[in-house]
Amino acid sequence: MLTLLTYPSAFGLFSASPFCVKTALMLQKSGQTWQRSDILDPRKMPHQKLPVLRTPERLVPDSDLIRDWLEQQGADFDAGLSDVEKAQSRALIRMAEEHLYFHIVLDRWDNDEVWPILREMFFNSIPALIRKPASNAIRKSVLKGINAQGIGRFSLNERLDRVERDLEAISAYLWQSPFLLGERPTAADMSVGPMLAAMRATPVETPLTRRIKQDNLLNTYVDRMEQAVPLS
Ligand SMILES: N[C@@H](CCC(=O)N[C@@H](CS)C(=O)NCC(=O)O)C(=O)O
Repeated sequence: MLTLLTYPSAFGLFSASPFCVKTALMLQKSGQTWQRSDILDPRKMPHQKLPVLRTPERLVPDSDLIRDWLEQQGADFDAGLSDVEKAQSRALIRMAEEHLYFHIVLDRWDNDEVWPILREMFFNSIPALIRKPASNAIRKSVLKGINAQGIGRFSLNERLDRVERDLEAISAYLWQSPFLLGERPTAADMSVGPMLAAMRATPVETPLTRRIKQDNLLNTYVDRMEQAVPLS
């Protein structure tokens, strides 16, 4: 049986990681039999990140490589889409995973109200005595990474403006159809849906959580996506 190595459930979601949720949705849609195995420390994984799929032959890291692997086994997440729609799908996925994602990371890790919640959730396996200094060091390195990536260098207002433009682009699709590229969820929804769900689920109210919750189109889309491919 396939095993999805994933971060545990958090904030009412299948996983704290939208990439793990994406992969769970793909596994579910692929019709493969699979199970989850929760991991908190990804350092022994091939990319030192999660998700990872354990197949009978090997560990497959990275949600996109896992998608490729599932497609090699016969899954087709974009059935019926034209070449142009597949190109739009690729752009939507990149926008969600290479841009929106980093705003979620900042919303979670750079917020002093969220931090104690994250610390207890992700680092409770670290002995209590060293939990604070060890987790503070990890927090610092995550924020350093976001600064190196570049998103961390914008002011809050600049960040919100960048996010807004992406959300407007997503909304333009959703005015046309219940899912991004039509009547049924496709690969783009499996990236964008979990990313918006993660944005909404940060356990303290922030401009980003409010932005999704107060937007009927986006809010109902997140719910629709969760109902379309239920994850137990
Ligand atoms: N490109 C990867 C991204 C996965 C990713 O960024 N995972 C994060 C959690 S959301 C992670 O494991 N981070 C641990 C780390 O960077 O140390 C994918 O699509 O799977």
